[in-house]
Amino acid sequence: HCNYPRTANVISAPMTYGQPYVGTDCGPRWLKEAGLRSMLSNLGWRVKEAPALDFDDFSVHKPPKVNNSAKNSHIVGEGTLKLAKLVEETIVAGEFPLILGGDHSIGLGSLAAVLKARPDVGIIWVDAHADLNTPNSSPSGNMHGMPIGLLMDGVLTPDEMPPGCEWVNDYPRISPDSIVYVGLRDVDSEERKLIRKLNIKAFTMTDIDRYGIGRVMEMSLGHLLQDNPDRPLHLSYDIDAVDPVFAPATGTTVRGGLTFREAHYVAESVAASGNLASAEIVELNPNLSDGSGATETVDLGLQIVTSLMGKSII
Ligand code: HAR
Ligand code: MN
Ligand code: MN
Ligand code: MN
Repeated sequence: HCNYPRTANVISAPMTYGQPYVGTDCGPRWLKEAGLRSMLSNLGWRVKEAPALDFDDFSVHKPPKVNNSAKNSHIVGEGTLKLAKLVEETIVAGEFPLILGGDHSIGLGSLAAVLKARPDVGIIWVDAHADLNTPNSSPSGNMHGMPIGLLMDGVLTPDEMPPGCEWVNDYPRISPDSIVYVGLRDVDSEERKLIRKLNIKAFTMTDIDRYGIGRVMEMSLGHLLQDNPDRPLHLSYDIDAVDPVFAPATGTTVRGGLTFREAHYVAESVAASGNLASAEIVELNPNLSDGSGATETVDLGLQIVTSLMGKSII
């Protein structure tokens, strides 16, 4: 069925400042060169492409101080605000935002936008990591580990928002019962405490071992859709959720991840719900592997996007 409009606006968000490696900015270009546009047309989408966001064109050239608890926070803040505005405009225009990262700090912008444009949105966060750190809890200071932490209701006070990210204070928070994690296996101790305290629905790799991916996705979608079967969903897919055997070209690999088929099934099941209203794929870094590892990772990324945009096998 077609609850949602069939024009996809492809938004390139080549952000690198949320983590330490160059190359994360190549994700959007590689996905496009691998055939994203024709794939989408073949699935019946009308395709629009926004000019790639330019995260180096910031007005704040020199952050006043090096802030090791939230590195590059001015640049990340300024860049994610640009993304948030574009995603909001896309939704208001009735189009499906398909966001290509870039590191996962872009989630700050995309989530803020979907929360504002669709206050009842449910979020599915597919990741090895919980990305629930705050500047105080982060072991690394890398902001790709913080997008949910900065937006989660009841975690930060407005004055704790990192410098450059104050705009986030004008956007809605994520309610803890509006997000589900799938694929977790590297969670920091403060993140673990928060997940328990806030009672966030989290399906780890252990749960996938125990229940199988079919049941895990049924429970994930059930949790988000139980009170409103028409609820719009946002899917944030970090490629490092997938086992590094299949997706080696990413910055923070963790062994023991989703298999090739599980990685597809997650996307297929969300697509089959009919509720998917926006999506992003992040953390592809073709530089961080040899040639064939990079190609495999990008091909898998494109196949995942193909599945989530509605490809069914028969
Ligand atoms: N949890 C660690 C930190 O916050 C590692 C985060 C790595 N994050 C990503 N995104 N790749 O999921 O520093
Ligand atoms: Mn992530
Ligand atoms: Mn991750
Ligand atoms: Mn860790």
